[in-house]
This record gives sequence, structure tokens and C-alpha cells, in this order.
Amino acid sequence: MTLQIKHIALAKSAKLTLAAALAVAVFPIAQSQAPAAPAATATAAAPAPAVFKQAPLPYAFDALEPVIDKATMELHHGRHHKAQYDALNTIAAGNPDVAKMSIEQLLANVSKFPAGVRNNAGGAWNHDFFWQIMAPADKRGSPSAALLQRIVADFGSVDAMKTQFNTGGATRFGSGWVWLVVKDKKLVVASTPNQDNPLMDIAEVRGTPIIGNDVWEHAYYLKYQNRRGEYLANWWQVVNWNEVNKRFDEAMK
Ligand code: MN3
Repeated sequence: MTLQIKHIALAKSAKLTLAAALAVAVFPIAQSQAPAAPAATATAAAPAPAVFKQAPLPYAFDALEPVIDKATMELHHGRHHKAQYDALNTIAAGNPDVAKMSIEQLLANVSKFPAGVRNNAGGAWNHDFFWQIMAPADKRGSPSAALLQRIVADFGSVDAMKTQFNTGGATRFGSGWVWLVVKDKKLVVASTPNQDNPLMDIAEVRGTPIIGNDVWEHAYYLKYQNRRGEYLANWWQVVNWNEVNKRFDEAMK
């Protein structure tokens, strides 16, 4: 809808554009109604296709300095992440099955969709998550007693968990992510290639991520160049434990 309104605003001939906007507005509805069973699904009055919207970064681009530099954050959020949302919206515009689902629903059913959905719904979700589990210095907090207890039970110590996580990130060949995942009420470290994540139905380790780090070169290369290990070690300084605690509690319910 935003797009169509923008078209109206930009138009020189209001009459012509209104007609065009109406045509565009009506078309996706007609399209999504077409495959529906006759009469029986009257309750499922086809909703307008979802538009996936990238949220603004929840803090300033320089808020994670000196661990992650401002230029990296600007490019990462403004170019890389935005491109994934743009690509997902392009797919959704031509595929009503994609448009009607939430990103989480797409991930849970990703094996049924073309690779573009896997890459771009994955990338959209992964980065939304990533921005949220990092925070400026005054908002980072510390691990809750419940989380600490679980970490010690599953890894022996916080340091042992971090070592396993950093090793997972360092040994992920090429591009991907490393995760701390709640699976069957326990914590495990897993890594995934490309923009895959543990919420996907194709994931080797399926569960709820509560921490995740992006080990694509675009996440660290400007500041760390080839030193992925140094990036992984420093990254713990910017973790938003308040958010991680919340996600842990939710996943353990
Ligand atoms: Mn990235």
C-alpha cells in the first residue's frame, strides 16, 4: 500500500495514477482469491499481501564502538540487511503463499519454498535478531541466575560455552552464523551456513536461538579484516544479556 500511495504522490496526472493505483491494489487481492475454494472459505477473506518491513536499528550506528565500528553497522543494516528485505518483498509480490505468511512461518516451512525464501527470509530474521541481542553499554545487563545455571549444567562454565561458541563461529567455512540454541530445554551450540538458522525445518539442530553471531565477512571485515577469531572474542562485550535472558525464559516455558 505504501508503494501505491507513493505513486499517487509522485504523479503528475492524478486521474491517470489513481486508476493505475486501483488496478495495482485490486490485482493482488484478485490473485490471492483465485485459488481459494469456492464459498467454503468465506471466513478467510484474503488479507492484503503482507509487506515485510525492516525495522530501524534499535540504537545509534556507533553505539557498539569500539567492538563493531559505525561504518560496518551502517553498511550491514542499511545495505546488506535491507537488500534481504527488498528481495523477500520482491518474491512476496509474485508469490501469494509467501506474502500471507510471517517470517517465522516461512522459516518453519522453508523446505517448501524456493531458495530465495530460505536466503532472504533467513537473512531478514537473522539480522533482526542480531540487532536485538546486542546493545549499547548502559543496556547490556548480565546473564540471569537461571541462564547461568543452565549454561553451567550444559557446558561446565560460561567460559567453556563461549569457547565452544567461538570455535563454532571460527570453523564455519565461508559464510554463516553461530548460535546458542535452546533445544529440548537444554543449551547447545550450533552453526549454520549462509542465512540458515535453527528455526528452519531443514536445520540440522532445530530449536530456539537465544544468542547468535554473524560470521559473514561483511560483519567484521572493515575493522578485523581476516581476524574472525578476534571479532568473535570481542563480540561478547556487546551482548545484550537483558534480551538474551528474556528469550531464554521464553524458550524454556
Ligand atoms: Mn550479515
